[in-house]
Amino acid sequence: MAYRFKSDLKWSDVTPKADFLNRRQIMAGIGAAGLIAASPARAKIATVPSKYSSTEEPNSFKDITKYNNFYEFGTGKGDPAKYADRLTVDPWSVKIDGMVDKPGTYDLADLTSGVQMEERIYRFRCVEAWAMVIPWVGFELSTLLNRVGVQSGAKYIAFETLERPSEMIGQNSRTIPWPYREGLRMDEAMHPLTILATGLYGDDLPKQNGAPIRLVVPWKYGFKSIKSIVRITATDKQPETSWNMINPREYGFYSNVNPTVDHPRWSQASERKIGGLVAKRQDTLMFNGYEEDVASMYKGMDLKEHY
Ligand SMILES: Nc1nc2c(c(=O)[nH]1)N[C@H]1C(S)=C(S)[C@@H](COP(=O)(O)O)O[C@H]1N2
Ligand SMILES: [Mo]
Repeated sequence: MAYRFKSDLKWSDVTPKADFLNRRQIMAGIGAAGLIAASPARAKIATVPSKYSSTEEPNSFKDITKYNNFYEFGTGKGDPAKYADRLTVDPWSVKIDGMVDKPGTYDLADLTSGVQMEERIYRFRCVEAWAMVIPWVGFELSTLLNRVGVQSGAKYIAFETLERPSEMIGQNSRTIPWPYREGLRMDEAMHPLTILATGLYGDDLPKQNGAPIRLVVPWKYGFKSIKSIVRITATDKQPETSWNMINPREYGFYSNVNPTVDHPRWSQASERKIGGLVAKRQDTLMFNGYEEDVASMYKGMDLKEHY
């Protein structure tokens, strides 16, 4: 297996950005110039490391912020980096509704106040068969859900992205029935690997990566990890999800990374790791390498049927 979780916490306490970079550089044997130049200048967010972090070397800040999928800004991989700039991310509020005890429209700052941010280095796998390793800053979705109190009858959590075509130029084309929608089953939503990310490489989340707050579900294909979230709904019905609405045969509700279930138009058995001088192909790992932690949630389910 190419993947193992860190069994212990690597850094003593809180890891400011400068330390993060220094240690990474030492570990990778990268010269100071390369990594510093490609990354934001200063430590901004205090994080603690997580036992759930991958030990793999993260992709460069440049790879992570220049090769994106974010159709609200166009369908090209370079479009988000080019056009996301004009998005206003402050002020930002998130409407929380449905089957919760404390529904409301919350300021992002209130939703995250007092929450300890973690550094979570996760493998990331797009359904288009490319992969990265990304050092997120974030916290478990369950922390937020417990704050607002999910009611016992709720079985799913639905998410929506902002709809603001004046700033999101891709929304002037009907590539997707806006707003972008996603959803998780409740056990998936409450799983400790499921995070809301508000940062990257110790700094605020770049707009092209889904600022100011996006979902990251590392054992599922990337399109489940919805960006720039403005609404979170607890519901007893399986929510509609954008890619499933567009093409249900190709994109299921579960979309767990699975090397044995091919996309109708391409194989998922291997993937291309973004970055480096030579494009490296590697085998796709079941549940993107998170099998030990998540497989039990799908016991007894036919994953070919529930793709
Ligand atoms: N709102 C929204 N969220 C989205 C997308 C999108 O187009 N719109 N693309 C998804 C897809 S297909 C992928 S692979 C990831 C890409 O995340 P990244 O650009 O941060 O690597 O975002 C996902 N979240
Ligand atoms: Mo994707």
